[in-house]
Amino acid sequence: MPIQVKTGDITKETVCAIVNAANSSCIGGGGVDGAIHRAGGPEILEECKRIRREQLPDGLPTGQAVATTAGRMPSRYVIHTVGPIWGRCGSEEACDRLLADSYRNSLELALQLGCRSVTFPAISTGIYGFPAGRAARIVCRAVREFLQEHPEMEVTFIFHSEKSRRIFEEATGEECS
Ligand code: AR6
Repeated sequence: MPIQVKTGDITKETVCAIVNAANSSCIGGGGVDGAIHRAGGPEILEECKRIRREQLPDGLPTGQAVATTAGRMPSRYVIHTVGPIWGRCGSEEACDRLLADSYRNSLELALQLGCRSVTFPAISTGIYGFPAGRAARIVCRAVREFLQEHPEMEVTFIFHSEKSRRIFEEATGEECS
């Protein structure tokens, strides 16, 4: 089963890498980002600050990804990616492309880390306001395309509520569940 869909708290996942819906400062925030930093502890923030200093003085660009330890959480890595802010991409299609980039670049980085299991939250669909059904169709397609090239990878989409899981499943049908 290369794609799984579930409801829950991403900080409790036991996979090789969980993905964080970060912002370009990469040093924490609210939503799932806040939950990941709280659960993982200060080691994550320390690594994020070092990455900012040494590699990303201007911050993490939208659609790109970097990895840190998962600290105290059961997974091994956190892959921090910045999704697009809905309405701030120039066009809706540009937002679509940046959202797909976030998922693809996170998966590429997971492969480089030697990971075979990755769990994603619904990037950009909270504070960043991306319409959830539209996001579902985009990320489903992007991940399926990636899995055609890398069938060894197991990808999980985790939703914080039954409602958001239902929106995803209704938008993607048989394609991604
Ligand atoms: N486990 C799984 N999903 C979660 C969890 C959790 N523990 N907590 C929230 N979600 P958001 P964004 C869901 O707002 O839209 C931060 O301040 C949530 O219900 O976390 O990409 C960052 O620092 C929603 O469906 O991310 C950025 O500034 C989804 O995760 C900004 O928010 C994403 O919501 C990023 O905004």
